Amino acid sequence: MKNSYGLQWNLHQALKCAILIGDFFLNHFYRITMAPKHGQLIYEGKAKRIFETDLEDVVLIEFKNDATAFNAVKHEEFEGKGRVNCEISSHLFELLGEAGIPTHYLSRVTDCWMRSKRVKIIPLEVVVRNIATGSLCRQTPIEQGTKLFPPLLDFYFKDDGLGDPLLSEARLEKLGLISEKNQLNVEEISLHVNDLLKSFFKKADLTLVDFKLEFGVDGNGQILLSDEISPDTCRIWDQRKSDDKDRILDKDRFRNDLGGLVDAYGEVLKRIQGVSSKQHNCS
Ligand code: ADP
Ligand code: AIR
Ligand code: ASP
Repeated sequence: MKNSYGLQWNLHQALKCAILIGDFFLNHFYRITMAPKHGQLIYEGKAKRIFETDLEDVVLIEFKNDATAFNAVKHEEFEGKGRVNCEISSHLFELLGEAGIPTHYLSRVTDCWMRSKRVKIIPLEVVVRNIATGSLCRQTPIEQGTKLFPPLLDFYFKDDGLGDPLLSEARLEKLGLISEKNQLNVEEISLHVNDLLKSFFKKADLTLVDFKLEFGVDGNGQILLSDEISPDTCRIWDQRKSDDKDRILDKDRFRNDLGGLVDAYGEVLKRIQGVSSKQHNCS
């Protein structure tokens, strides 16, 4: 009896192992066969890979399934996250481009691949906040949920080793990473992006709480909004839910161990698609 139970247990374990190995190879096979033709890997980050293409000023960006938080102290993979983030980012870059915002986005290729203009990233993270939460409430006595109008705009130094520190105006000037003229331009674009995204999300019953933007400079010296705009880089709350945990549709689900990350990101995509198709039907 004991032996047959032991055998059953071993078979069960072996089967589980085979399924895991099969799944791993299928995913890798899928990733490789779905990849568009690309050149050398230029950079691999926490959430994306950047590849060269035949054209010197164009890159291919692959969105990975990895999620990290607290400067990569926490790390996990979520099947489907890369595709959803690529699709959301593409939609939002298209929307912003149509409204006249200069962006690096060229097109969505397949699945989790996007074509963009190659830029030199300015190592600054521009964070715009409409509602107080996250690091703002950890670092100041401002209460969770306080409405911030006009929105609060801060620059952080993009450096994982230093923990992306918040910069004062004086430190920003001292670092000399951006000219005064370009800084004003970046601030103006970021606030314009906030207005555009806030009203777009509102139509989808979503609240844009805060977000992070990155900017780069192309070969002609033009400042372009770059990187990604997705639930990895924005806080988004569902207006159809009142519970303060249930309403979270962004990376805070991972940061705060709430579960349901891919479902939440999928809901954001569904709502965005809903508003976009309504807008197209009206025009
Ligand atoms: P991280 O570097 O923070 O780990 P990612 O995993 O998102 O971030 O890696 C993508 C990297 O590519 C980021 O450092 C980002 O600044 C950079 N990047 C984004 N868009 C472009 C672009 N169009 N050209 C060159 N680099 C880019
Ligand atoms: N952010 C900042 N660094 C990386 C990211 N993704 C984004 C967060 C949040 C906003 O910037 O996702 O939307 C503010 O983050 P925090 O942690 O400063 O409150
Ligand atoms: N993106 C940063 C990290 O991966 C910070 C964060 O999103 O919490 O650690």
